[in-house]
Amino acid sequence: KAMAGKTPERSFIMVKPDGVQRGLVGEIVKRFEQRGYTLRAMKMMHASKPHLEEHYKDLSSKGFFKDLVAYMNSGPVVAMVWEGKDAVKTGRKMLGETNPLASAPGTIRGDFCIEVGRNICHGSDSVESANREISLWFKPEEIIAWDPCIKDWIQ
Ligand code: RTP
Repeated sequence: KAMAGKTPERSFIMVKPDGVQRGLVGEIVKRFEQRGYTLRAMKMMHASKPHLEEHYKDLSSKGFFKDLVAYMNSGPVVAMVWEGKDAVKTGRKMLGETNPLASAPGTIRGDFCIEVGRNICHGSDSVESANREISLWFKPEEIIAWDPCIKDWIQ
């Protein structure tokens, strides 16, 4: 087994309100599924400002913090947990650079956006952030331990 003896890595990936508004939820989910990651949790949520301030607390001193929280609170988001080998680093690669103009074509941002303040998706930047973000957005029972190798239950 490819993952034998290892705890698979998890990342917190989120479609931001502009991604939801533009109908890119399926596109973003599709890319993670196709790459081979396993979906462990997903929910749509109109996050409150305090919740978003907690999520982005490391950026609270930045000049764009207020605008960032307002943007993230402007509509619903789709929060997800994706699991698999190197999910955090590879997930960030799949998203592209923070500034979409620096994102290579083929990445989500490089294919779908041009504004840093409207960059359609979020991905955890380290395993520690992923763990913090997953526990901020999901209750333990919302994370589903299904095994994609077991096919019996589909029949
Ligand atoms: P994210 O957390 O959303 O995945 O983004 P990131 O790690 O790539 O970038 P980070 O530096 O953590 O910034 C978080 C989000 O804030 C917005 N931003 N605006 N106006 C600006 O200069 C500016 N810089 C960052 C972006 O939406 C960025 O994703």
